[in-house]
Amino acid sequence: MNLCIVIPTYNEINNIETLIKRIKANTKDIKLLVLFVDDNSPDNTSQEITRVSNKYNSNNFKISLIKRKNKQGLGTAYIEGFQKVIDMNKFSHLLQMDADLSHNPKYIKNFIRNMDGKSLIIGSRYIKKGSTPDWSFQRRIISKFGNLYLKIMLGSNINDYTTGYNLIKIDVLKKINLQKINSRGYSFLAELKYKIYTIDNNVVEIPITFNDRKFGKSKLPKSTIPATLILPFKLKNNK
Ligand SMILES: Nc1nc2c(ncn2[C@@H]2O[C@H](COP(=O)(O)OP(=O)(O)OP(=O)(O)O)[C@@H](O)[C@H]2O)c(=O)[nH]1
Ligand SMILES: [Mg+2]
Repeated sequence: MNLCIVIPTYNEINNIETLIKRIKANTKDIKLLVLFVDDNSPDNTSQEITRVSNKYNSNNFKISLIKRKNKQGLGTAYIEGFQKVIDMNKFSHLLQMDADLSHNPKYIKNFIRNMDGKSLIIGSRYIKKGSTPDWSFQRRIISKFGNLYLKIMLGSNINDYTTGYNLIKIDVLKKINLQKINSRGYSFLAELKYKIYTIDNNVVEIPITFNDRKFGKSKLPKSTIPATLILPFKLKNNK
């Protein structure tokens, strides 16, 4: 297996070194590329990525960086990263994850262990043993019911549409017209999963505990939540 981890960053300077150290510690037996997509973060995240790359790069562990001119959002950062991974033409799978350590690198081996034959493995907060212990009651309810709504409306067996911790088979990703995905934020993550599911429904969820970030601020505008509610109508009409 050849795995690439794609990580979008915006103002994550205090998370980069710990993240890299922990990814490396959890992927000792495999060859890996970590591809960051940074939107010219004003806190100099990209310089930090370069510094840390020089420190941790080895034969089996490479770090690479796409620098974009300005903040263009999570969805387009992923699209640019995915396209680069497809064009490199040497990976069978990619893992998408956040930079802020909410996605614990200890789960990477569980993704890899489960990946045979799957189009998508979802790091899920909404199956048995998955959790969001740091969240307020209100945030938990909004996210949980939003995800239940998507599952019912889209008629799939996916319990966590909006998680950003997922392993994707590249052959399936190649069949999606990435440029046509114009959803933003949480909606992007949901649309991507649904598109993969409709191409190959061999999708599984593995449990994750999602912990709140310790450093830096949240960037995903909660204003993308209403768009997520409209998404099922948009996707069904585009068929
Ligand atoms: N390149 C790029 N990355 C982004 C952008 N917006 C968010 N990100 C990254 O996407 C990931 C998820 O964003 P977060 O702000 O952590 O969103 P969240 O996890 O829903 O919010 P919190 O729970 O508050 O952390 C992080 O790694 C961010 O740095 C963007 O516009 N461009
Ligand atoms: Mg976060």
